[in-house]
Amino acid sequence: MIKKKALVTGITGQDGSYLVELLLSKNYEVVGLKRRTSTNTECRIDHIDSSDFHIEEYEISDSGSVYSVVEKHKPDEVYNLAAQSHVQTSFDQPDYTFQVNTIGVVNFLEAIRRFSPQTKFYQASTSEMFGKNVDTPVNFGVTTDETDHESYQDENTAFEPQSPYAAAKLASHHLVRMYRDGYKVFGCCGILFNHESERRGENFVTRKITKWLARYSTWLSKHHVLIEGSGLVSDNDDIWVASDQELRFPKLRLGNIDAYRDWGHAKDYVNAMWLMLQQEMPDDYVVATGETYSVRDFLQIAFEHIGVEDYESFIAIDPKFYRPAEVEYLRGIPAKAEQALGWSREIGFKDLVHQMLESDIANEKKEEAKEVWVAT
Ligand code: NAP
Ligand code: G4F
Repeated sequence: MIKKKALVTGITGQDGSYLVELLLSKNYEVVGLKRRTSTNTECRIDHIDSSDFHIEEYEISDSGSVYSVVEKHKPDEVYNLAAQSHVQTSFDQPDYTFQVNTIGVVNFLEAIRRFSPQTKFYQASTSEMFGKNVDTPVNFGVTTDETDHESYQDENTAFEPQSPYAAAKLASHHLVRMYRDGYKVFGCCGILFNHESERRGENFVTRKITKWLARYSTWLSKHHVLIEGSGLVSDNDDIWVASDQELRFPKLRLGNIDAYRDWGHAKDYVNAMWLMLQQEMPDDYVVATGETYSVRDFLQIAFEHIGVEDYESFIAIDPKFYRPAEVEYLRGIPAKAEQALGWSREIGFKDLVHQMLESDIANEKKEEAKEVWVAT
């Protein structure tokens, strides 16, 4: 049987690594594209050992490079996951963010139009495009319980981007629609809400929290006797053992912890990407859980998991992590994806938090075992 060939950008990232695993399990030949870097960036895909998986270098902002790779492979499917994906960074690097997140997409759309018009294209759009806009159910306000979180975003919600990242992604979103209508390119955009995992980048808020907690709990167990004997105290920046000023641990420094996000697991979300390209007609879909939690909720569940009730004593609010413009509230309604694609998610919010935390704790223990081994 002839295998389908998929070209995946962003393979060294969180979603790329899960998508490659999914495609290989479905018997695809996968060409993973990565930019040239001076150090190895393949830690998320190192474990993949398959003769159907090849890695090639390219440069997404260089049209010639993108045209060559599309013309050479003429793939059945392209999944464009590469991006400058950090919202806060986009405020400092708006030009670069547009080069990667918009010009990169133009390069792929043009390459498909010119050299491989049968190729199906997936674009990683984002809930950030909604920005500060929400829709509200007609009967909202009848039961005015603020904890209900009835406001939502879906495919009909107007976009109102709040960052260069979101504006660049929105431009690409419209370009895909335009190439679909104007040139009949089979292009789909997945409007994915936040999705995390054990492989999440360490400067996104969820992983920053679980990583800090894993380090902190390892530090605690290392100094267990001391702590039981003398207790912990803290100032603005550090936590330390009362009897020993030297034994300090830096607090977890965060920005706006009152923001709400709709958080799912990346493993569930890459399945939706694949399903979109298996449909007869191209379309755009919201992929989300339908639930929203604040960064505070995430903190509460994560800290409770290691037996700490009052997370507030362990964090410091640092203006450095505030953004010039914030997206305060995201809650996506995935009804269209559920009905048209048969998509559903398997991993709930609490399990997501626990899995991330357990994985980081296991990693810390491994690192510590290595240190002990080297020292003895
Ligand atoms: P990620 O972990 O940050 O991965 C981003 C990938 O893009 C990495 O492979 C990175 O390569 C690559 N990349 C960055 N700059 C590049 C450049 N100049 N040229 C070529 N490649 C470049 O992001 P993710 O969470 O997997 O997200 C995947 C996609 O979905 C992104 O487009 C993101 O914007 C979008 N998205 C994510 C979420 C989410 O919650 N995760 C939600 C909606 C949409 P290096 O390893 O070399 O840096
Ligand atoms: O984890 P975040 O940086 O994710 P954000 O901004 O929601 O973006 C992620 O999800 C988008 C989908 O909606 C993707 F398109 C995008 O590529 C990325 O994957 O921040 C989440 C919230 C924000 O409100 C932020 O202000 O957490 C708040 N926050 C509070 N303290 C922090 C911090 N965010 C980060 N990164 N670091 C902090 O210390």
